[in-house]
Amino acid sequence: MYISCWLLRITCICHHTAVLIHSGDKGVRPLSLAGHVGFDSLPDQLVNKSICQGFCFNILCIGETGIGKSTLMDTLFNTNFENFESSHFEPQVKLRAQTYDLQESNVRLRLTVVNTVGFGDQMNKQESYQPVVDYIDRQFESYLQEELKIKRSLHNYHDSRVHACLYFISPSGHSLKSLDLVTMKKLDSKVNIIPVIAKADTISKSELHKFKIKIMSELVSNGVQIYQFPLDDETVAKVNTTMNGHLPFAVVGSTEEVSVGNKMVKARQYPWGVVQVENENHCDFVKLREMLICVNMEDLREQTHTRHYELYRRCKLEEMGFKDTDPECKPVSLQQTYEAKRQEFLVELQKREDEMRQMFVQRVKEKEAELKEAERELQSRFEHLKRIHADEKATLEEKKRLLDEDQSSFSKRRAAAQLLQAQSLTANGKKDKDRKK
Ligand SMILES: Nc1nc2c(ncn2[C@@H]2O[C@H](COP(=O)(O)OP(=O)(O)O)[C@@H](O)[C@H]2O)c(=O)[nH]1
Ligand SMILES: [Mg+2]
Repeated sequence: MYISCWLLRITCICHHTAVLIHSGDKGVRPLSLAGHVGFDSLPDQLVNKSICQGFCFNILCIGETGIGKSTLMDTLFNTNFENFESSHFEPQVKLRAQTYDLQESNVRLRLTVVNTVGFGDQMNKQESYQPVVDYIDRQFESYLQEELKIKRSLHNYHDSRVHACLYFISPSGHSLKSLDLVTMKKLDSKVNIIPVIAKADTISKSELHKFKIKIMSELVSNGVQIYQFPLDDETVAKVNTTMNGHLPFAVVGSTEEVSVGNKMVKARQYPWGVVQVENENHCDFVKLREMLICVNMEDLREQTHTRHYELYRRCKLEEMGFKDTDPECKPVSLQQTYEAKRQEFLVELQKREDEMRQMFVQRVKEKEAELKEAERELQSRFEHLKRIHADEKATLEEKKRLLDEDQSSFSKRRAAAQLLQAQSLTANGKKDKDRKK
């Protein structure tokens, strides 16, 4: 029922656009037609095509563990999504995305619900927003990469860019926490933020009124830009103006059916009474559902593409060195920028090559000098050793000569001694013989 309303709105927008183009272009002559041509069926063609293709919508829920994110999603889409109860002891914030195919009448919706797991549970919450920022940027980056491909397939690309961010505010009745302000401030240029006061059944009517005013004034004084329901389409301008005045929506979630009067309604039952989720006197749940799904889903998708993604794309392309104008503000095409960048790169490459070549020559020279010095040193050490060796050789030869001399004189003396001994032996023998005789 809600999604069908939204298609009706696309049809209205298409009719308006046709009239605007016709009357707005200068130098274009208006002509009246003599009879029926048939291009008035264009909006219907567009609607038929969209229905065939199906739609895609991605919601990011940011809020502390147990604040009621999963319950609200189940209540909003009247179903039971896969819910994982998370503990309060996650070391860091993680994002869990789950995609579902839903159908209402003949309209198919591919819905992705992204949940922050462990948000606000760490002692140090300084970097809690970073995983969320990174997740949103990653989805933009994949879309940009698909767009930049030679062979793009954007028609069947699963667009995972976040279209709406429901920021769950704790129903404290006091003020926003610094974590809320810092996170929303970091995200407001990347995503459509819709703040909601969670578990609004826990806060009294007068406190809620004051709390809403306080939240809005804190957002304004901290320069946080939240999503404003658009006023440019006159068919919804009135309802959107009223709804902008009700922000942030105070919501209650429940999938439990309770009997009230003769009907079963979604409600939360307490000992003192029943809070009906869809009763506008009890909470703003219906307002949120109307605004998010029935009236402004297409605008949220459009804003994501034309504002947030465009900003990401522009920054990324500028980072890569692409610009629409040159320093003299003359328009430059992508081709020219590419050529200029290529030229710049080639010059830089040549410069680097020359520098490297010079450095290489210098290093070779230095190494050569080092080697020559080492050679000289080796040579002188060799000469020194050679000298020492020659001296030692001379000394040894001298010692050998002396030894030889000693040896020959010893041999001579021994020969003389042996001769003497032989003579004395002969003489003694003669004496003995003479005595015997
Ligand atoms: N009082 C109150 N309790 C709620 C509301 N929504 C959810 N809860 C309860 O809060 C608890 C945590 O809800 P859940 O949706 O799992 O929180 P999540 O961790 O943020 O996904 C559950 O016991 C819910 O029944 C609400 O609007 N009001
Ligand atoms: Mg949950």
